[in-house]
Amino acid sequence: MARERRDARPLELAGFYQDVVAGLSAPQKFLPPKYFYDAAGSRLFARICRLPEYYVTRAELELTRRHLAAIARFAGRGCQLIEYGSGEGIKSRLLIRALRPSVYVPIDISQAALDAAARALARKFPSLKIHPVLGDFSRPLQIPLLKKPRVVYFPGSTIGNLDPEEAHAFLAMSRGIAARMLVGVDLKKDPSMLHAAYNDAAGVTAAFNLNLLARINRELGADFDLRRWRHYAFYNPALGRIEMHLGSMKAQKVAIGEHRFSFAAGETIHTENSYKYSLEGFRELAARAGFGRAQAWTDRRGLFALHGLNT
Ligand code: SAH
Ligand code: AVI
Repeated sequence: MARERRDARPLELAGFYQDVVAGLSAPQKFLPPKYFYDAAGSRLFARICRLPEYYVTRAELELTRRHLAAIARFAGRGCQLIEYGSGEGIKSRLLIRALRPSVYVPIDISQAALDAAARALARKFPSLKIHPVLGDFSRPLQIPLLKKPRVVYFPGSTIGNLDPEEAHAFLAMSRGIAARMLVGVDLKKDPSMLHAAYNDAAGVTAAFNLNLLARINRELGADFDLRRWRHYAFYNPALGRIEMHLGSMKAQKVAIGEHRFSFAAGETIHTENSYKYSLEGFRELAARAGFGRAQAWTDRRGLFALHGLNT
């Protein structure tokens, strides 16, 4: 097994407390979505991907299978494949099989997801060199860069969880790492389909959202009473995004370290945005970030797009 551990330190979570305090001190309280992904959150996200209402993962898998030959021609064989937010790495397997990268660099903030994916890939592809990097892709990271052609892979529409300015900054940063990029982007569609995907009948998305408060209790010793909070997700058409919130079901106070936060009945904590782009809208964003040429592959139903960006 040609696997190598890079940056195996436990993820620096000193910032977690500061980020939580800052977010809950803002006029519209918010929490950064990157904190969803502790071990429990990563497990819940894996369950979301298999929900009947959550078309996102199936659509991207379908389009990747359907256009794999063209995607592989675009990316080129033997490249260094760098994947941001690699998670379970299900789609990565398809690309790895087709591209035969010289090195695969999965990057994720979730130690549990990164370890499990690296183990599974090492079993599946015994001769593949894997350099996992544990870290936050919104900050500068130490990535071992080879002289080979490099391709950045950012699937899953995780780019949709960034605001357009953050997405622009992310694309500009990636352009400095690789001349080619494959980005999975969820497309605009009937809001009722979006609503169902983020309000599944089995309540897994609700559990994923509420796990953020459970994590704050576990890791920061807070006293959120989860029975007093409700998952709330809706499509905001003016901004073209799903918003996830946690709604306070009654007036209450929560202690986190030395801080006390008051919540009015009905007040929400904004926990995630999930932007949906038209093909043209995303092309414009990529062009502004300096990607000159672009092509896109979609699934049969036109739900999801994989953009191939070239400098
Ligand atoms: N690529 C997979 C997983 C998408 S879920 C798929 O397409 O299904 C989003 C992934 O990004 C999770 O594994 C999460 O842990 C990771 N992630 C979210 N924010 C991150 C950040 N700021 N830095 C690094 N990884 C992040
Ligand atoms: C990871 N990301 C693209 C998911 C999304 O659809 O925005 C996270 C998610 N949130 C709720 N369900 C899934």
